[in-house]
Amino acid sequence: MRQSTLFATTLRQSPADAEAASHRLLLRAGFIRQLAAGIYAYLPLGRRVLAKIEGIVREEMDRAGAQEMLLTALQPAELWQASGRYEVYGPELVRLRDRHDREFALGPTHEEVITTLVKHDIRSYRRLPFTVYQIQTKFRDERRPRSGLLRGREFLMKDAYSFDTSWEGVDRSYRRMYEAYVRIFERCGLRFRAVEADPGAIGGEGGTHEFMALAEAGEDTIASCTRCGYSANLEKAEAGLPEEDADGTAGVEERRGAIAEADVEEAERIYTPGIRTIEQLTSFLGIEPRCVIKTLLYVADGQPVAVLVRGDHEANETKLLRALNAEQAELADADTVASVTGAPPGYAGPIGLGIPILVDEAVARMQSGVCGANEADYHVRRAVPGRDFAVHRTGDFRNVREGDRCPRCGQGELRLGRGIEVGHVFKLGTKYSEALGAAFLDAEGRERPLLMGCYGIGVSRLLAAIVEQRHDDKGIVWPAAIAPYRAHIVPVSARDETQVRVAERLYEELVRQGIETLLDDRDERAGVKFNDADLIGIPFRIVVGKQAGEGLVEYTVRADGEKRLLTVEDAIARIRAAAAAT
Ligand code: 9G3
Repeated sequence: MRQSTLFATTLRQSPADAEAASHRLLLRAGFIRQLAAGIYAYLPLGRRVLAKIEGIVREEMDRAGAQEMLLTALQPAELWQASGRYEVYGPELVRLRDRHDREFALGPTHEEVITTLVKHDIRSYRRLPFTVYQIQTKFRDERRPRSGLLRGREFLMKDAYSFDTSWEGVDRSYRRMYEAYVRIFERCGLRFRAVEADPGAIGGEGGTHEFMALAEAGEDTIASCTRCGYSANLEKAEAGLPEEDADGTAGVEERRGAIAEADVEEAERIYTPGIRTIEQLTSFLGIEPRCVIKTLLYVADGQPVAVLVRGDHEANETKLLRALNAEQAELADADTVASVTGAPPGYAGPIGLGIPILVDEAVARMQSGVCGANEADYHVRRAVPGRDFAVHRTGDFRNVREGDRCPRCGQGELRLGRGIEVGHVFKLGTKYSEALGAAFLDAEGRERPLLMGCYGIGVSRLLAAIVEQRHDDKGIVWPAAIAPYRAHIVPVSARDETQVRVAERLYEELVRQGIETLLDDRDERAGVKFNDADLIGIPFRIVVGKQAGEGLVEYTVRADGEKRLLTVEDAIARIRAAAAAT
């Protein structure tokens, strides 16, 4: 490819609102262009990378025995009404009417579509199991699309769906997809972790993992053990053993008995004028945040509920939703707080509260603590869980913290890091097959609902995640396996006919040998060419300069800046060897 004709040039700077490195660099290097918020076109360089990633995905999906299909972007609303999801999803689901005024959705995912297709074609257990997949554009009208391809409103996804007759079968299909994902992300040169996740609204009975690209630009937080392989999305990461007694704490029941004997003095109301936050309370009373019982009021599916967490912990909404089996929950507003507690925000407490109270285990283990008095300007000191307020519902309702003990091995500590979700695999079970009536006849002729799994990779998001992990201050550093070209030939001067002749001959030879090559044949200053080459990030570069007349060229590796003066033949040999190595 000759760079003088390549569509779209590099940009000197990126738009101000582009914070994420991948957003900035993919725009500046001429890989993507934005048409509207969250909606991007792929320029030729970007399309070539996308095609390479798709190729790896396709190879590994096929190797795992999945069959490629292409489903429809337009989805009849009836399917979503049948699955009951039409109402669950709000403005994020793109809806439209056709010329006959019939309702459709632009597909954000394809559980309903594929289950309906399978329903009409599969009757006998003899036709099972199988897994199908597609690589197709998805539409999700995100309220705040941001960070370029990392969170778009139109994006490329590989979504796969497995169909089995038993849970053992689902486990096999799931494991095969899981292993294919590991191979895909490794081949793409990604640093990633598979973490235990929360199935969220999609449902699914049998567990789910997210594949997280490790990157500071990631929206998700991952907790990983320093010793064992435990790794989980913060939404789900379990708060393990209490940090104070590593010998394993006595059960809450036993401890409470001990407390009663210890005869903690009775609780006492204290005047705390204008003291509303944990910081104000701890400095006003001269106590540690861990001595505070923080009372958070939520409205879960319309019902007010209180969650108690220790003053130095944060409540975890996902765990709350799961414990309440609720669809959604948000913090109560000031009016709700006032009507439930009789006080403005900042004075809520568990004593005498007439709503359900979920008590995090760390609070249940407290001997006593300071909490709100449900009265303006008052708190309570020496409140004892189980004595001064009920602890019917105890559980893990908090976010784990850096340094918490690992819930799996109990020895290691949890480290928190940011991640970009690039893959998500689910054991769905019968949620969609029952809703849509997709069943099979088993060997005894009994009708049974199909057991499903679903498996997604954000292909366009993966492209951006790779850039997040592989760039430097000069630009993108593509792994050879997915680079838009393998070799980049840069003559220093387009006016020096020796350099041009050597560059052209080198270009022809590489192309003849099947090496994808970009030739910078533009009449630009050398500095511009080198800056653009660094920005675009093609892994192997050959600079044709002053010594071209002696048959010598400079071979450069973009990843580590290695430079060598080589004969043209040796430079070609090195690029062939490097290209073959990926
Ligand atoms: C919607 C909208 C957004 C959505 C969904 C539905 C996420 C939705 C979850 C999944 C689950 C799996 C198959 C591939 C792997 C992921 N956002 N999800 O179901 F209507 Cl607007 O997509 N689907």
